[in-house]
Amino acid sequence: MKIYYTDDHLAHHPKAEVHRGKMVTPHEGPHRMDLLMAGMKRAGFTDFTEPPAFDITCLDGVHTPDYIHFVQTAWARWKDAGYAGDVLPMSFPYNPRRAKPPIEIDGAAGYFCSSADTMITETSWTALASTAACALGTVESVAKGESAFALIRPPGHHAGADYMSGYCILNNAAIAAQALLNKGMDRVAILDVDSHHGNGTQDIFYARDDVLFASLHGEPDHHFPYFWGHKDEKGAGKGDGYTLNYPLPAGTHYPAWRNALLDAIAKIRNFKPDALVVSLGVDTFERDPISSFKLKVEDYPAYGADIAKLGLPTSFIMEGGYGVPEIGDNAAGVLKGFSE
Ligand code: Q9C
Ligand code: ZN
Repeated sequence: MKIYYTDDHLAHHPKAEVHRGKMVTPHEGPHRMDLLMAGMKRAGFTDFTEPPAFDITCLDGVHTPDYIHFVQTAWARWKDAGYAGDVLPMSFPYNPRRAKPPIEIDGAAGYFCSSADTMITETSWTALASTAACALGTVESVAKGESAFALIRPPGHHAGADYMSGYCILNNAAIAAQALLNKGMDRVAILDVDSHHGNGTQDIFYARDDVLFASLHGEPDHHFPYFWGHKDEKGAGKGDGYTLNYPLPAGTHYPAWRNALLDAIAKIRNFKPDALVVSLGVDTFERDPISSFKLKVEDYPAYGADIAKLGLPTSFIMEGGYGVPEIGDNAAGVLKGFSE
């Protein structure tokens, strides 16, 4: 399996995160890649491929031009305003949003955001372009019928068409799915196994019937992103029935999690997609510092093998997973279980 990777992720390095009332080192930082990479190497993956060049047209139909312009210019505007640190949104539009963002950058940042955990730094765009490029790399492989992995950070599945959230700024899974359709595929399924609901991905494809979105996640009454991911969110218009949510209680262990996975896999099979995109978050692990599921190291290859039974060329897109060395073993474990 090809693994698309580049050091450019280092360009996104936020300085601080406010977490449960405390200033902490961001959970999402370059140290995650060290942990992921170490686990990949322990598992015997040594062959890493540079992604193709970033082509900004890959954002068409995924993110809005106004949002992209905001992301690219936010840091300079923040500095021009005399503000310190990284762009950190604090004021959010309580619905509905007006047609235009405020001019003041503090307000504009909140307009294009839904949670105060996502920062933009001076060089973030370099890292973001690299994550999208790695996603496009997997699309080249999948178009040839081969599965591939985008080993990337920051993650993407909380980012919507025009907002960032939950450490996510560009939605790499959505970019991959849209690129596969652009290559001529008729239907693509996205399976989101991150412990958090993939609200951004859901939102981007909510009214469409060419992308089936299925997500397993901590139920919204107790888990970020809190306002999405209920069972009754099923899609809209012709997209009705093409969004599938599996909210699961805090503390869910593997057997119950797997039951939900097998249901999602059966529905994906009925959809008859040409390809699969997996939003591969490994924050379902029992010792993840910000999540509540109880998966163990041996569960990751097991469910990788379940996903493989779909027999689809698959683009694996790295999402969450924090703080412990096992994130590397677990990401690699899914790929091994899928491949063997
Ligand atoms: N400190 C992913 O796993 N937590 N994102 C908000 C603020 C947000 C996780 C608490 C967690 C987002 C891709
Ligand atoms: Zn997550």
